[in-house]
Amino acid sequence: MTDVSVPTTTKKDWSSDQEVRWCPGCGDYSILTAMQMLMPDLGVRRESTVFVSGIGCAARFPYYMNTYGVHSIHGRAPALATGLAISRPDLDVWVITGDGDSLSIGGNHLIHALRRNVNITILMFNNQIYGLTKGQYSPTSEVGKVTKSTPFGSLDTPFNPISLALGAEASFVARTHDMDRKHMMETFRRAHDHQGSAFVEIYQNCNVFNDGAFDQVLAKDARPTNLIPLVHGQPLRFGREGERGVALDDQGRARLVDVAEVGEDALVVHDEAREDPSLAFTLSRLAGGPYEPTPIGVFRAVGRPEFGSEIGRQLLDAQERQGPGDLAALLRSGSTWTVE
Ligand SMILES: Cc1ncc(C[n+]2csc(CCOP(=O)(O)OP(=O)(O)O)c2C)c(N)n1
Ligand code: SF4
Repeated sequence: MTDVSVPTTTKKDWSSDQEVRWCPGCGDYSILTAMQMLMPDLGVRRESTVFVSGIGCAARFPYYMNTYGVHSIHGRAPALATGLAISRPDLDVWVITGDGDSLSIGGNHLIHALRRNVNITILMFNNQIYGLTKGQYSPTSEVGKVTKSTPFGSLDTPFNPISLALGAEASFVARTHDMDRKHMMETFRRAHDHQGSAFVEIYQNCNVFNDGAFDQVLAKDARPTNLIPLVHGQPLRFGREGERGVALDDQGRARLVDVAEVGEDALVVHDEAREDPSLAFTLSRLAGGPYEPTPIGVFRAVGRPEFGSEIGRQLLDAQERQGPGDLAALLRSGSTWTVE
């Protein structure tokens, strides 16, 4: 009998022989390591795993994974991955994208993949800049950002990627960061195991063109006071002694509070499985940017029909009703005419 169990692998098995060409010190390295360390634990096969990327520094990721990979067209990775995931539901399809790739040229593809709930895992490396093209502002750059393409400061209101994903009806939405391997691995595992489109924003340092963009929340001494861990079923508390928390005011707005003042019962208890995304959205708006207390972890994880399975079911129903299809006959049927 053939042994169909997944072979045991190590990080080395998932690392390709390609020279890694990111700048020394780039946050992309730690994300790659987290992924290569996680893969042996996921119980998946290299030959059934595909990384699809667009264009950018982040998009070089598939070269470094010893799996199948597609370095595709700028912004189009979600579209390509959608086709792959639907036609080959046996594959594990990951999308690797940057904030420019996914939110500028690829914004349209991203939102439609999310609303359709295609079975793909999208990792967005957010460095708030275009890295590959040498430092132009991106859709997540802050107002006033001075770059080569905004010499007098950016006037554009930035996207909040978590709010955007929730607004696009994403069924799994999370945030992690490149300074915490364990948190990244756990978040990627959750995203991978989710049925449907999973969206993960990763705060990623581009030490060449936007160094320190996340220092105010990610510097070691800033994390306890400026990262708010989202733990399902637990009250939202943070601070060195858990002395701060998140509560809703009488208008339903999320507010940072001192636990000693309001009492633990007043705190929001995190419920990632809540059907209505409005509380997750409110939490995504708690910080105006990565310079004040910012939630980190899974904002939303809800079950809803997955696009590929729904299409498969529709096709089977149609075949049962109408028999196997005949494409040539279909093309010659219905609205056809003869030019004389
Ligand atoms: C059609 C097209 N338009 C523009 C470009 C130039 N370009 C390459 S990568 C990129 C943005 C990269 O930024 P991001 O997605 O944030 O990735 P990073 O390099 O920061 O990882 C742009 C505008 C291109 N390659 N193709
Ligand atoms: S330009 Fe920035 S994002 Fe690109 S490899 Fe260098 S440090 Fe990393």
